[in-house]
Amino acid sequence: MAERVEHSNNPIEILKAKSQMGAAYPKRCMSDSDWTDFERKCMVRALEVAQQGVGQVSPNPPVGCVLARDGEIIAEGWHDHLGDLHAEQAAIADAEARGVATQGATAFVTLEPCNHHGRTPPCTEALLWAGINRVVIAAEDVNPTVRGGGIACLKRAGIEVAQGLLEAEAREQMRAFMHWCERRRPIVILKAALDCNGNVDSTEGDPARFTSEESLDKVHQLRRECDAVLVGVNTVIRDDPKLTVRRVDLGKGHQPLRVVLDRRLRTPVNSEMVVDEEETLVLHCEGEGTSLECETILMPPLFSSSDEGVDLVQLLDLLGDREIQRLLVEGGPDVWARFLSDDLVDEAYIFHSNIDLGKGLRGGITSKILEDAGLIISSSDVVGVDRLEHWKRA
Ligand code: AOF
Ligand code: ZN
Repeated sequence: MAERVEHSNNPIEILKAKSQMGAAYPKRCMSDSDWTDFERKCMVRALEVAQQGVGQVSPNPPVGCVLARDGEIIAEGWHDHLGDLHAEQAAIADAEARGVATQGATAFVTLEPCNHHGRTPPCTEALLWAGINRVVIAAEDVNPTVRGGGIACLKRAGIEVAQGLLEAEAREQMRAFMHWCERRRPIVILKAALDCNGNVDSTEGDPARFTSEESLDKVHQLRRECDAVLVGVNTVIRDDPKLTVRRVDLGKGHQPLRVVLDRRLRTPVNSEMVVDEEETLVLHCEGEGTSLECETILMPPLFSSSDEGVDLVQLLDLLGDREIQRLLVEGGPDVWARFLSDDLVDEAYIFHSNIDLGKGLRGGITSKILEDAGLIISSSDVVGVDRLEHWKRA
């Protein structure tokens, strides 16, 4: 077992001492080929462990950290759930738990370490306390309370800082967080399931489930990764959905906020989403008094006569103010059409089933419509007996 190295546990003293050590290291702008295979391996692992925070840490980003010394990974950690240790602190705790000294190690972290007291103390202090002497960062933090401050603090303390290793991959993993920090709005993910004719529902009988069990699991996984799930009032009336995460483990995350676009306040008072214990928000443009036992907000209408005629940009601003970073738009066709025609969709998951629903309600989603909305197909996979297309903003 490696010997524990003694070091002062007063981070402020260390900070002061190190800041008197002279000029900070210059920023190292590395090109892709400058990184060693081992450095890449460390950051790949940091990205891998960060993935465990997806759907658990919002409104924080998923972040991973690996500590390495002498060509060996000695500890790793990730931001596991909201309010828990940040990745750097978790990695240091992991080293402690293994009885491994952190002195002189390099930290590979997918996001610039924070330098503020939030739900946890600053990671910069933890790194200094642990005696880390080099920090390799994938992406700078765009959070205005951090932006560059963590890097500057480390440099002032005499720590060597290098950045940009697997930056695109890290930014992709933290996309919703970055988007929200910059625009204060959620990214919009559209989900639709279509039968072999492009229909979403039969017009002749009760609503029927037509996608495979595996596709349903995927939908619940998507919900787990989103902060809110949105439908139009017609879907509520016809399907009476719960829209909760059930088929996959919710972990330490929370159920997404259910949002209903309901221009004329037609949501039935006994709808599942209204009467269950989870949160639902009904947005309407008409009808002031309501007996719905959930939150309702009166919004200015857009010049639309459809049942879902709420101003979508205002809606995204409102959800952004509530720290919603990923919004899943689940249906139905009118709602999809509105988000797509306003170019507000950032990603789409389209499930194609072989089943023929017979005479049905058109989904109104075609490759041409998705392309016209600025999306390109990024993958097409078999899920159970269905085909799942993933579209992304070009
Ligand atoms: C890090 N390491 O693992 C994460 C960071 O309020 P708090 O304390 O939870 O801080 C949240 C902010 O810290 C978050 O908005 C983002 O800027 C940064 N997240 N920083 O050094 C981490 N998750
Ligand atoms: Zn931190």
